[in-house]
Amino acid sequence: MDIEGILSSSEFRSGEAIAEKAGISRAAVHKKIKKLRALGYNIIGERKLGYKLVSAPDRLDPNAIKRVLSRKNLADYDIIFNEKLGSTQTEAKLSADSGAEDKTIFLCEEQSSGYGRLKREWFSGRGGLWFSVVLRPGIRPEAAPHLNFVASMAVVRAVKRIFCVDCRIKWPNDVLTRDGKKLCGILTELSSEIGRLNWAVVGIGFNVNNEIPGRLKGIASSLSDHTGAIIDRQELFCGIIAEFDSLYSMYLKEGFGGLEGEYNRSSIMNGRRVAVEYGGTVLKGFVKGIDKEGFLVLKTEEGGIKKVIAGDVRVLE
Ligand code: BT5
Repeated sequence: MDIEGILSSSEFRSGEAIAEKAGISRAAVHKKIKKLRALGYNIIGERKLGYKLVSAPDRLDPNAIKRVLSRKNLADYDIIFNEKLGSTQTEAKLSADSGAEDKTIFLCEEQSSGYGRLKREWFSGRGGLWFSVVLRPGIRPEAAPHLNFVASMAVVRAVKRIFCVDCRIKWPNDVLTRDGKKLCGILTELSSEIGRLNWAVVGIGFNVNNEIPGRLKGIASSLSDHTGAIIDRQELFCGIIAEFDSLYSMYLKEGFGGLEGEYNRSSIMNGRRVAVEYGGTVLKGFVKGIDKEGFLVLKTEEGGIKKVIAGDVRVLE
């Protein structure tokens, strides 16, 4: 066991106890504490009492994440961590093609070529959460957009439960603050044959403690901007995975029909007049809601009802 996992923030642990638990010498404990301090951990040491962890730096520590997931009975989510990647999405898709198992997650601190729908650039500097989950859900390929919905609901639930922040879902793939700025974007890609989904990769890009570049400030914000405090990204990440796991199991049992009510309650668009761009056409109308199949149901300006499964939505009023 590494010593970050042995140090406690609520009590002192003696050098001797840490050494015994970690299976290393006391001199090695001393060296490791020095190294952790250099990495930004604030650890106090008292001669007679030992060591106590005051704060950890804002770095993702895959071992700490694995420990928390395992305590929450979520050890089947396999975390593959890299400091920097082109895109977690690209890595996850390659590994899904080579047989990566259901619930394999690629997570990194920074992406150099993160992308959104239609390969739009996705800004992914340090301090955010950028990750992609390989899933093999055994659903029809046409149902894959539901995975976007499950992921956005998991984000909304986790942010509410941990930070008491209310956010909203903008169908089909955004999570927004209440003032309409984009906190998180979700992208689902898949490989399929007729009638059969081989795998889906759900990518989640969440602005947490990262800077928002000037050109995006009008439309995007971060959770730490919103709360005014540095966010514990590990807690947030593990919280999202826990919520995702429970919603995903419910989805596999009951289909989107079991989640539709909660999704609609979090939707920012119900009752609003919108323009939806899909397949080269623009449709205007009032949003009636999201139905049991995950379609956006629109009352068009001509008075008819139209259902759309994916598209870019602009809220008009
Ligand atoms: C999305 O696309 O919102 C899906 C984004 C998914 C990103 C994740 S990160 C982990 C995984 N690895 C990847 O490479 N991708 C996934 P879309 O709806 O197309 O939105 C893209 C638009 O959002 C861009 O054209 C910008 O206007 C804006 N944008 C770019 N970076 C942003 C950011 N960090 N926060 C908010 N908006 C951003």
